[in-house]
Amino acid sequence: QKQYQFGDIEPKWQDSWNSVGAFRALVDTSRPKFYCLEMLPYPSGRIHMGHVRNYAIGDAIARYKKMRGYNVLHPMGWDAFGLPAENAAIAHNMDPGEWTWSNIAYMKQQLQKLGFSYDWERELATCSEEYAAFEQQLFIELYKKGLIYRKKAEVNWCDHCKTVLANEQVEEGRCWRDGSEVLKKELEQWFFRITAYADELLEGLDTLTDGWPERVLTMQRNWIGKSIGAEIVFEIPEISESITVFTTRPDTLFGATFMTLAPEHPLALRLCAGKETEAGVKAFIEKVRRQDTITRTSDKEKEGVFTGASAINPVNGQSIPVYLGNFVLMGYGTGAVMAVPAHDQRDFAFARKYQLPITEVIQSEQGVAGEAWTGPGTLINSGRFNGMDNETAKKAIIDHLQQQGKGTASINFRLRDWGISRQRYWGNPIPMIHCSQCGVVPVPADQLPVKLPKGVTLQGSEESPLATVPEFVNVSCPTCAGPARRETDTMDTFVESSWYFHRYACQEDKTQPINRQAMDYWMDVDQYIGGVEHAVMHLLYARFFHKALRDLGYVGSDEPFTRLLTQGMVLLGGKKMSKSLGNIVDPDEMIQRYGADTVRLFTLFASPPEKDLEWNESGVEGAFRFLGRLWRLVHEDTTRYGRSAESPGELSDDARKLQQKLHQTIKRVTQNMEGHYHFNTAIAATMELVNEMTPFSDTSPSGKALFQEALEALCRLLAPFVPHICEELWQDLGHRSLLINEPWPAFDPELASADEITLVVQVNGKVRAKIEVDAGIDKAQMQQLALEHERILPYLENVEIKQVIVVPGKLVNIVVKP
Ligand code: ANZ
Ligand code: ZN
Repeated sequence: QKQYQFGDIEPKWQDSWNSVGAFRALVDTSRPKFYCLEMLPYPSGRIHMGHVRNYAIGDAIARYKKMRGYNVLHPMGWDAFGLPAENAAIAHNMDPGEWTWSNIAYMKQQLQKLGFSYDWERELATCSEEYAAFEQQLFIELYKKGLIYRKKAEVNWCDHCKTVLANEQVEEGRCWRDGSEVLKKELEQWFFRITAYADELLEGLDTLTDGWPERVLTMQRNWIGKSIGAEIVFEIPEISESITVFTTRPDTLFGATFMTLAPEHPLALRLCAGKETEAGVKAFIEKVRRQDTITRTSDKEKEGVFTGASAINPVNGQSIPVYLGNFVLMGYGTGAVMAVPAHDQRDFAFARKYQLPITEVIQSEQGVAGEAWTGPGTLINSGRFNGMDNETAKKAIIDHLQQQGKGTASINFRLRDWGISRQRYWGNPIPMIHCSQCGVVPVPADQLPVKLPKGVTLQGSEESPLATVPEFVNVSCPTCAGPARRETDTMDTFVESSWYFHRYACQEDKTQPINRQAMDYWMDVDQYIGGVEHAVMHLLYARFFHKALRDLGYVGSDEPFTRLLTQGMVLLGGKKMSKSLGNIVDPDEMIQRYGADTVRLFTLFASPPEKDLEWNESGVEGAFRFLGRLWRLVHEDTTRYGRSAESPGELSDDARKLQQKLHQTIKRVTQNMEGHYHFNTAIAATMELVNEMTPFSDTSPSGKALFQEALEALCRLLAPFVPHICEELWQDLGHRSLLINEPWPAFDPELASADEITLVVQVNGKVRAKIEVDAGIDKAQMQQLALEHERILPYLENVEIKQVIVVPGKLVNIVVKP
């Protein structure tokens, strides 16, 4: 009897797929395409289980879509610039490029051992000369389009990484990479004008609601942070100036009883000049200068100081005191707030602390007692606007102010332009030249790409290591030929990951970064798969870049990623597998011990893709045992299956039962592969079929033919998950053709729905779902299916389940109370 030797089978079929170019993706307008993309790895040295899981999910989708007749593009590459290479290079006294390329070679053969269906001819490394050159070309095009500019700005500086960080790379005041505290620094920086697309980036999210997780959409919305409101002008008579505030609540203007400015506000010192408040104000400004943004905006007690000056509320002429407050930030709105303590909790606390008046202007049932009323209501104490509901009043008060020239409607975004200058070596050089005569001049096309010089001292300083290389720095100006200085900063590596998926799809074009024809066929990415940790940074930048490329004419669509799947983490002992926790399971070791198919099967079966996956060896063994059972169905007794030349005749009762099970299984697996990718449920269905087949003993011609049919269907159904064993069994069942070129199996709807009933699920008497279930299930199973159904779950959030009524064979009604 032939044994299951995964160590022989797996490399054999990998070679065989390669030799027929099974995964080569070429434009073919006669077929529908499917672009399946997994986030590209950083070549850190070795593949980890998180990678394996991410790519096993992607591979299952890619292989399934191929079987469904799609022309599938499934590429892989390397996000290869970045600090870890530089740090490793410093530690081992080697070249970051050398370190990176050898990691890539090692990790590539690791991925190949897993049998993923990549078109390796499209492989790219973002540190390659070709990729870097095209990126520099795009940089200059974006610069000429006005989407890149340079300015002196207060930036986030990580003193550990010795580089600037984008706002998105600062998490709670700390560096996203190493968690060290981020300092503020004034530097000349290059910025991508992502704010030019703020509105579009926000509205585009509404077109993605079908394919993206709600959580990611919400995170992006919050990050972009659109606020609709007004700018209102307050006069400061004593210095003949005015201060403009930004507010989202113009309806509360009559309740503005004081004003709070950011300590950095340009008028702060003039307001107290020569007054007895002056010394205190100066001390306060000094103190806040040393506080970071997190402290300033946290829930801790707000601090402030009276400037000594007053402002005039434009709507009622009231004179109100002007304070400085640590919680008001200069970088948002106008850096000035009209304080409405009755209806804003921060202002309320501040008013209590400094004994300032509180005037209610929105009527509430409870009144203003221990806290501000921030809800809706009718205006009071607001002159001619009394009695209006507050939404109407917003518009009415803005109109009124507008007529007086005292205010306008205004929109504010939290999103800031993307600072991309990095003071590090191992990145793509920014292709610009600084000339004292001509200003900033792009490197001319015939001098591109700007290459990284070799043998540079990498130790971090305030400046990029490139600044220490005179041959690199000193150039002649392309415009006036006078002496000039080359830009020495490199680009944020998130620039590379903003367009690698475009480049994958037109790798064959060596003349330009992006080929429009290839884009028109392959884009958009139909399914993107990656970690939720990229919900803001990478996905926002990539969406921005896509829109900018669209405006350069390179692509035709508005959004790059139609569907997004964010896979859960791989855990061991309840904690994320990570080097620092020392709870790593090495994929190589697992592949060695159980084979790639088992590793893939376990990661897909143990948990739905979106949920966390707890690694456990007994689960891996269970997956391995299942493959053993599948193997034995084919090899233990070869007289159980086969096709005879003559017509096999009527099916026995047993055979009819198995036939139904077969078609039900195909139907169930298919349904779980379409759209939602419930691989665990799909695999469970095939396991049930194997169970049913194991004792099957009808060896009449019709029974054998049916058994053969079922075995072949199993090979097809499991091919997306465990492709090597399926390919081998397919051959052992007598086929000369490769399974990789076979279509997905079809089911007969009648056979599949025999013995099935439609279960109606109601919530408080309203029909909320209909589920096809096996007619034989009992009341407890009915109840469980109903309570766990994905269309029902939303109705069970934040409610109490009072009663579940089950009518056998028909209906489940869930009675809930909020
Ligand atoms: C008066 C008011 C009354 C406000 C009220 C709120 C409630 P979002 O939604 O985040 O845009 N604000 C404006 N600029 C600020 C700054 N630079 N630093 C700190 N706070 C600032 O918040 C807008 C609201 O935050 C504005 O509306 C302003 O307070 C405050 F019942 O104005 B409001
Ligand atoms: Zn010049």
